[in-house]
Amino acid sequence: DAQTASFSSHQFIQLALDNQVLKFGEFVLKSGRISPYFFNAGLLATGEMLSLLARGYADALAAQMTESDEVDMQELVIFGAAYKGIPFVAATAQALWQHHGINAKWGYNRKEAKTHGEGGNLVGADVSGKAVWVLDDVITAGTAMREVVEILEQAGASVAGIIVALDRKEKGQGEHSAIQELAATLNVPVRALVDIDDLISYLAAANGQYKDATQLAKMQHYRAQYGV
Ligand code: OMP
Repeated sequence: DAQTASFSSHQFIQLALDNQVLKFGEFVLKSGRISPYFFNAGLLATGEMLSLLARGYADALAAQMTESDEVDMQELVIFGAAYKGIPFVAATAQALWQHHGINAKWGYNRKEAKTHGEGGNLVGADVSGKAVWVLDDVITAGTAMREVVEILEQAGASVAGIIVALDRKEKGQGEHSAIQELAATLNVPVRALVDIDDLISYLAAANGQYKDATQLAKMQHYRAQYGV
């Protein structure tokens, strides 16, 4: 049922299509590239979609933890960057606890530094001296993720790994993909719940409303131009 089913990439893609999280048209990206599709994680704005997304992050994290025997699961610290990353990290901490019995610490940054009260611009778990898992929505050229890494490093934290909802599998600063560059620079695992190839194969198999050969050809053309 909805409460216990584990993450399914097909269900996630279908919900993204039905709720216009995944849209088709002509979009100018942060990198300046003009893309025939856009994934707006801000529209994962129902309980069902947030739960599924959080379950995806949590299952991916739990799988990573079991793969590496050096990691103490109860020492897990997860971080979401302002603004979109904040609800995601909170929901993921809950999913980790409810579905995997992992009591992760979770935190986030605020964009405006606070000068009164507790001060600073980090909220929640103390990340100083910790290796932190970063959750983010979409990775294209890697700029947004490099900014998050910088925020953590300034706080005295290091990155233990990265999980994004969608890997667009595009070139980063060089010829490798943004994810490959980050994995190589930071020497940490970088995982995605779904990637552009999953989207393309889902659309290629689609019937009815989402069957659109022209759109599919545009996606494949874009993938050939900027993809890795
Ligand atoms: P890079 O910084 O180039 O990796 O782009 C990633 C960021 O762009 C994400 O954090 C989003 O803010 C935004 N983005 C999307 O949300 N969805 C997309 O499909 C594409 C982008 C984008 O601009 O590349």
